[in-house]
This record gives sequence, structure tokens and C-alpha cells, in this order.
Amino acid sequence: MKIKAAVAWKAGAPLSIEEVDLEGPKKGEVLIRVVATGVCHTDAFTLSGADPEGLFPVILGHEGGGIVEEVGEGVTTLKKGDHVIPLYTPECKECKFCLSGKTNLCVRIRATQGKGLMPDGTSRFSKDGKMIHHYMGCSTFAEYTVVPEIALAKVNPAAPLDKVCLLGCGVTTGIGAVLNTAKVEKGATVAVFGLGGIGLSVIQGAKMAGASRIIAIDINDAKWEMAQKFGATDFVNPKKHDKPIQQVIVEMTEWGVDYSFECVGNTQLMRAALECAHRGWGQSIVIGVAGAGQEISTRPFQLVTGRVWKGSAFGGVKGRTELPGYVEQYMSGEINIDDMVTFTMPLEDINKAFDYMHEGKSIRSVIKM
Ligand code: NAD
Ligand code: DAO
Ligand code: ZN
Repeated sequence: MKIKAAVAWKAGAPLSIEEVDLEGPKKGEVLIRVVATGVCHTDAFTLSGADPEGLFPVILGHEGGGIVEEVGEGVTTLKKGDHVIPLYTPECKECKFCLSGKTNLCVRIRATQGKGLMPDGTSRFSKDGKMIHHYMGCSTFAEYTVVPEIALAKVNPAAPLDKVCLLGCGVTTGIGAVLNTAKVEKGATVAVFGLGGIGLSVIQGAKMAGASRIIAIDINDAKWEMAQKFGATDFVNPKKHDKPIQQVIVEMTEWGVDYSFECVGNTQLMRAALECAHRGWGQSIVIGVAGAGQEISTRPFQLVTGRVWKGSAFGGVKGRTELPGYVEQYMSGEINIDDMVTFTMPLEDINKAFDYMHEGKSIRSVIKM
């Protein structure tokens, strides 16, 4: 079928809105009509060329919500009309990782997904016979997309897809990192580095967990108001201090915070986040994705003296099992998504969404198809 999509033909260039060809779903796959999609920093990261796994041409987008249009052979858990959120971290419920009870990092389709292809090793997208890659198994910057059945969470059809689409990445990643990865407990102290969609969701998660103090850190003062709305108690702008930011946080909290979260993708900040964690037990969670080839470092004595360095992908959330519950929490008012949506716009304006992100003007822009 012919569909409209935003194509990234090469790194560093704006997306091009054009008609492309989409093949129907093959065995184990599902055709989705995309209703809405968020634009995440990770899309911009890949578009910039800094992503070590970035492939071009590609249809980006991984924070979507849609409706099942057609199912391929062998699909048993979904039917036409179901409302779904695509999962860049699938859940097959059968692989070693899914069965471990220790991680959400399902490997069932990892190899082909990393190559921008469907599980059979081919792409459903093309233009004039030229293959276009899938992105993170989702490719939601398109009117329609094809996604493996194991990478779709079926959700409450009453939920507005132009809001709950953000559970496909940002909101879930932040809240999950707090509740699943760090397991922040009531009364704990927390520092959050970077107040985009991820950092604000970490703040929201910390508030849900009952943290007593939530220190929000960003170089953009304009982020403070929203951070406060989501539950931050303190704001620190590193640019306004001469000392290293970890020292500032340690001095504010005596021995450091119980939990810190890096939500930028800056390796210097990852070090600062670790080093402001409490001596003896502080945990620091890396959420931000650093550029190709970058490395992190600290003095090993930081770990010898009890600090723990961890990472979190999609908040440690098993999408098919847990995402429907997150949607219900949104519906009951326990999770705030509405305040994360700064702008909504049509697909034709998607490059503006990237501009607003780079200018620090948006938390999330949502594209309504
Ligand atoms: P964003 O661009 O919306 O927000 C980043 C924020 O960091 C901005 O407010 C910016 O002002 C701030 N910032 C930049 N440099 C800073 C510095 N030196 N000190 C303090 N603050 C600084 O990004 P986002 O969508 O919230 O994503 C954040 C990161 O999380 C990205 O690296 C993204 O790729 C990554 N991410 C990871 C996962 C995962 O599962 N691990 C999922 C989604 C996104
Ligand atoms: O299973 O090895 C793997 C791939 C992990 C995918 C999770 C990546 C999380 C960070 C990227 C942010 C995506 C929006
Ligand atoms: Zn699996």
C-alpha cells in the first residue's frame, strides 16, 4: 500500500515527508495504523549520525500509539481494531532473558531489529524499489507501520492514543527506572540530571515512590517550573556553580543522595551522577544514551566505598505484561502524561518538533497523523 511517512534519507538532514510503499504483514507481524507518536531525543540522536547503530535511509519514531489494521499468519494475541503501543523492547515470553525474571531485554528479534529489519531479515518499507530501514522495530513516523506481534502491547481502547503513546518510551523509561531498576524507597533522596521527558518522568516516579527530596538538575532554568510540577523539591543549574556539580550535591545532602539518575547521555554527567551518590550505598542509574565510542570513567574507590553504577533500558519494563497497567494508571490519574505534551502537530510539521527539542522549548511534541 501507499502511505505517507517522514523519511530520514541521511544523517543530519531534515526528515522528508513523502509517499512510500509498505508491504502487508508477514508471519507473526501486524499492520498498525499509527494514530499518534511522540518525538524523543533518541530519534534526534539517530538522525544526527551519533548513534552507533544508526542506519539510513530509515523511518524513525518509537513512541507511538495505533490501531491494528490487519494481522499476519499465526498472530493469535491481537485482532483488527485492538489499540496497541509498539515496543522497541519486545517481550516474547519464551527466550532466556524473558524467562529469567531478571531483565526486560528480550533477545528474540534483537539481531534483525538492530539491522533495521523485520524478523525474516527484510524490510516492509521501500520507495521506488529502494529499501528503507525500520527503526527500533517501530517506525512510527508513518501513517501505517508493520510491527512484530511480540513487540506490541495491547492497551485499553478508551485511552487517548495521543497521550498514552508517550508510554511507548519516555514516561515508562523514567518511572520504570525508579520503580524497577533503582527500587527507590519511601523517604529516599534523589538527584535527577537532565529534565527532558525522561528526567521529568524520573521525578514523577520518585514522587510516586515517596522520595523525601528530589533534586532536579539542568542547565536550562526554564525546566524548573515543570520539574516542580512533577514533584522536584530543589533545582540546581550547574552553570551557576564554580564547583563540580557532584560536590554541590554532596554538600547539599551531607553524604550524597540515595539515588541519582543520568537522563542526558553525557559521560561527564554520568560520572558526576555516580560521584554524588551516597557513600556506602548510593546507586546511580544511567538512562541517557551516549554518542558512538564514548566511555565512562571514575576512580574505582568510588565503587569500593559502596556506590553502585547501573543502567536501565525502557525502565526495566516488560512491555506486553506491564504497559497495560501503566495505561490504567494514566486513566486513573496516578500517572500524569498530559503535562508532558508541549505541542501537538501534524506529520507535515515534524521537523519543527526536532527544532523545539533542540531549542529546549518542548518536553514532548506529539505528532497526530
Ligand atoms: P531531552 O533532550 O528532551 O532532555 C535532555 C535535558 O538535558 C534537557 O532539558 C537539557 O537542557 C538537559 N541537559 C543537557 N546537557 C546538560 C548538562 N550538561 N547538565 C544538565 N542538564 C543538561 O531528552 P530526553 O528525551 O529526555 O532523553 C534523555 C536521554 O535519555 C537521551 O540520551 C535519550 O537518548 C535517552 N533515552 C534512554 C532510554 C533508555 O531506555 N535508556 C529511553 C529513552 C531515551
Ligand atoms: O536488547 O541489546 C538490546 C537493545 C536494547 C534496547 C534498549 C535501548 C534503550 C536505550 C535506547 C533508548 C531508546 C529510546
Ligand atoms: Zn524474549
